[in-house]
Amino acid sequence: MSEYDSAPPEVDHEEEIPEDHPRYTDLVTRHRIEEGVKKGITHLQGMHAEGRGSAFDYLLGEETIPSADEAERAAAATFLLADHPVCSVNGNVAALVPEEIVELADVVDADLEVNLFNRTPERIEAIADHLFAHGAEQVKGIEADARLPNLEHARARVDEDGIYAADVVMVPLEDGDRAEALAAMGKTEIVIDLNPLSRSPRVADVPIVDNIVRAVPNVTAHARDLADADEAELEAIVEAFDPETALEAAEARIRRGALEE
Ligand code: PTJ
Repeated sequence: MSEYDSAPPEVDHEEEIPEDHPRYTDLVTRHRIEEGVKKGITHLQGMHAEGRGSAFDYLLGEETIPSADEAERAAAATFLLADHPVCSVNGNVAALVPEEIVELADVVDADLEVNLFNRTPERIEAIADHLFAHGAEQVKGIEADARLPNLEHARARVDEDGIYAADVVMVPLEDGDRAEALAAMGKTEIVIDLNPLSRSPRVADVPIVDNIVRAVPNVTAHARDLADADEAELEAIVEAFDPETALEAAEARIRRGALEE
């Protein structure tokens, strides 16, 4: 099988994707997005987002590069220092890492809030149900009784006691306008995005340039590792992390191409 072969057409379930396929992870994420669309969780535009992410991931070597691991540790420390952290969940996040995002929220004591670019009541409900089915005890974003200032349309809608009141927000695969609106509100933002040139990671305090399927479990692992760290140690980790350096390292890796390493 060549590395450019795609999943065989007869694959109906993720388990049927051969684990020895050289692009196994990519095939799994593609399959999960496709399933997400079929279940009404993921928007069709989520497929475009997935395609873009997949291309960047290919150039990164489909691995967590050292600067991303540092960002993931800084994200864990940021969460543990927060008073009111929230993990924002959109249709791609719900399809790709439902169990893992529920686990992260549990470990760092964060709220989960469904927050959609293409907001419809049906998708909000489908995503909330999907998170409940994967162990979530509480999901915000259904009421959406507040608005982010300086942002048009339904994508500004958030929960007043969720993202609106949060001090730290994790926004994976986020649209640039909303990431900017959150930054303008003074939130500490953790962004997961495979494109280091995208506006969202560029406005983030902690940009994580890594595939969400690797990033979320790794932030959780760092948070578990730091569970007994005192405030001074957590603050030192956050202060030592430089977002510009992390973005430059990711861009350099993508431009150079892992295949030349
Ligand atoms: O569910 P909704 O309605 O909220 O819509 C979600 C999408 C993702 C469709 C919406 O927010 C959107 O259009 O986002 P963009 O502007 O396409 O940005 C998505 C970013 O995520 C792009 O920079 C991709 O490179 C990146 N990305 C895609 N897949 C992954 C990823 N980053 C990390 N891990 C991935 N698996």
